[in-house]
Amino acid sequence: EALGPQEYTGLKMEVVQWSANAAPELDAKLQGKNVYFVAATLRPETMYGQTNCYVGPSINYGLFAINDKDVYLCTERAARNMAFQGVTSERGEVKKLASIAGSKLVGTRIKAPFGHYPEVYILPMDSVLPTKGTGVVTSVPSDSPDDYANLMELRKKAEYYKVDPQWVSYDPFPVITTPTYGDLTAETLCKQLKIQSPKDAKQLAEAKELAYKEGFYSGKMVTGQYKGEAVQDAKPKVRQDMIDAGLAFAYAE
Ligand code: A2H
Repeated sequence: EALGPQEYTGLKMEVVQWSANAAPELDAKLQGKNVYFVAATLRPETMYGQTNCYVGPSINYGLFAINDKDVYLCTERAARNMAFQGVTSERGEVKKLASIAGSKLVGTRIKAPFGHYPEVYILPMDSVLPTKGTGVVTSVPSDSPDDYANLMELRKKAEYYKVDPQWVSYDPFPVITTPTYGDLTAETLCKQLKIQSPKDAKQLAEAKELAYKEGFYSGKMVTGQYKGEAVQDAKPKVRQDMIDAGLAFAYAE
């Protein structure tokens, strides 16, 4: 755990089509609004490699009016924090329009800003914490061992998790190359450490540590506007580009 405040990037992933389970509850309430899942990430430079986005199936989410037009889907805790960080039109004010269980959101189709795959699906991940970030985690299986292990688990047991095979069909997409692990760092590490499932917590913690160090200190971008540049240099530039394009905002906690 970090000691100081954690500076996330809040990525705005616009809803394209609600899942069959969410549509009856949400469609009518959100007529005429632009609705976004807000994913909290520490690795904005990896967003080219998004293949899906995770919610916690047993987490309760809210839909919060941010201004006249925009609605953000995240935990209530995150919405309150945002209201004190200049995100909402009225300081300290959050207006909840609806609430919904994470499990019902699975299968929703959303935009993935900067993504090689421009639209992706909401999928379940049991390890998403309600107490961290926004409770929404966009998935980059090329560079995040957690995201990779969970995607493989969902592919293996699609029926058990009630996910349509199409929702898990996007393959990891190379974003960063590292001298030790090649251009799919998370996949290489999960295989080397023999990670079989998202429940292999000890090996996953090790994989995360190794992936982060190698990616940040020795990684080079292999896609996007900063292709060929060091990850350390590209990271703040990609983040600023997303913010300037209105696709992301700073979120701290
Ligand atoms: B990261 P920290 Cl490519 N529950 O983004 C569980 N995990 C969460 C979360 C929550 N409520 N909110 C955010 N996260 C994830 C990209 C990424 C991330 C890559 C590689 C590593 C990585 C794509 N997923 O994180 O505890 C988010 O995933 C490794 C830790 O605040 C976020 O960044 O340090 C990171 O964990 C924040 O974790």
